[in-house]
Amino acid sequence: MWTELAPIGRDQGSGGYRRYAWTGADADCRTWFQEQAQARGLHYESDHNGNQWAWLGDPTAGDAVVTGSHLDSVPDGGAFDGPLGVVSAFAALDELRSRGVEFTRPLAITNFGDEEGARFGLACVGSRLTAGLLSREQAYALTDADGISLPQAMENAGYDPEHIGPDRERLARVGAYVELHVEQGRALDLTGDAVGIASAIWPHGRWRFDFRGEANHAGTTRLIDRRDPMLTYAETVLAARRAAELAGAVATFGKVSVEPNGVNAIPSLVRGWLDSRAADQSALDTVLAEVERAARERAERDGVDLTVVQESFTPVVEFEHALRDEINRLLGGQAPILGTGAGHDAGILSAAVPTAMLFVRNPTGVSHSPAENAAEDDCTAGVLALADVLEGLACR
Ligand code: HGY
Ligand code: MN
Ligand code: MN
Ligand code: MN
Repeated sequence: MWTELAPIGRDQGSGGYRRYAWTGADADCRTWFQEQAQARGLHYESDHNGNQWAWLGDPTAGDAVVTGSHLDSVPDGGAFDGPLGVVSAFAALDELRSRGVEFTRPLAITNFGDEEGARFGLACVGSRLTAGLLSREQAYALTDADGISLPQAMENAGYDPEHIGPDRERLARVGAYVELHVEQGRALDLTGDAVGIASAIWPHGRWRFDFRGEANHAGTTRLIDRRDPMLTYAETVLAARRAAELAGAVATFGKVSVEPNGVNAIPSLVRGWLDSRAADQSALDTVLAEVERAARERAERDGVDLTVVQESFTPVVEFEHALRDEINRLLGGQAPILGTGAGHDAGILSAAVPTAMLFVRNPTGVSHSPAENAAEDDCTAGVLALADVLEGLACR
């Protein structure tokens, strides 16, 4: 499976993946998913939000155990973030069939669309729409860097965007969703375990800072006469780092756009996107307050206008204890339980159905990078652990 999927959307130069929602690479991933489903005789569905489902048993019976993840990536993402969960789901089904188990509940494997939000700026679009956490109007307002709207991109990819929105009927069929994911951190490397169980997802959000100054000539404008938004932006980036260090949080300005973006032109507008996360809400609130305070103080000094827009926010997700503890029991009761700062579809869906996550060791912890890695033995351990969990939940 991995060999057919791995080359899709991989950039030969960086070695990273560029699988953005509703692009050719995304379409190839979707074709791969459908082929895997049909090769196993599963009932394939593509829902109106751009998620893919492969069902074993009666999809309408209800109380299904669902497992999967996403196939899209961040710019130059790694091979495991998302795909490991989908490939492991198919492999775990193969393992269960080799064990000759009898399923007592329907099983479904999923690929949730546009989890990373790399193209339209909002993470977990497919699962948010399905869970009713993103309205049709909000989704229709999403546009990419070329001004193409989400519905237009879906249509260009041959999908009908007309019915995007809450999918209560499909969610009513789900009794539990278990997502296996490569760990995006080094906790398992430190504990020496191949597989862990998620306890919580930190509260996290994305904020856009617009710094408006005055375009002017880089060579002839005296420093005293400048209203340079790049200075305000630079100070804000450093303030975010200081605030995060003090609050025990994380803060990243990973994306910036500059207008007019000329080497010899003082910018008129600098847009910076802040991603900040913290183990608890108060720490996150502290970071945001401090970053905005520092930005406004510097903007005043630079004669720059500042607007701050919260583009997305996900409150803390505490995974349901009953399912988490049942999974831990099925894995022998010794698996480490760990929190994460990474967002996931499981976090979004936890608003609607019992969800849980398994993490597979990532020896360096590096993710959202071509350097992301997981040892083959650990990936196998992940498949067997997922098979044990699915057997315990859906088989006798
Ligand atoms: O940003 C995240 O945490 C996730 O990978 N979408
Ligand atoms: Mn990711
Ligand atoms: Mn992911
Ligand atoms: Mn994720």
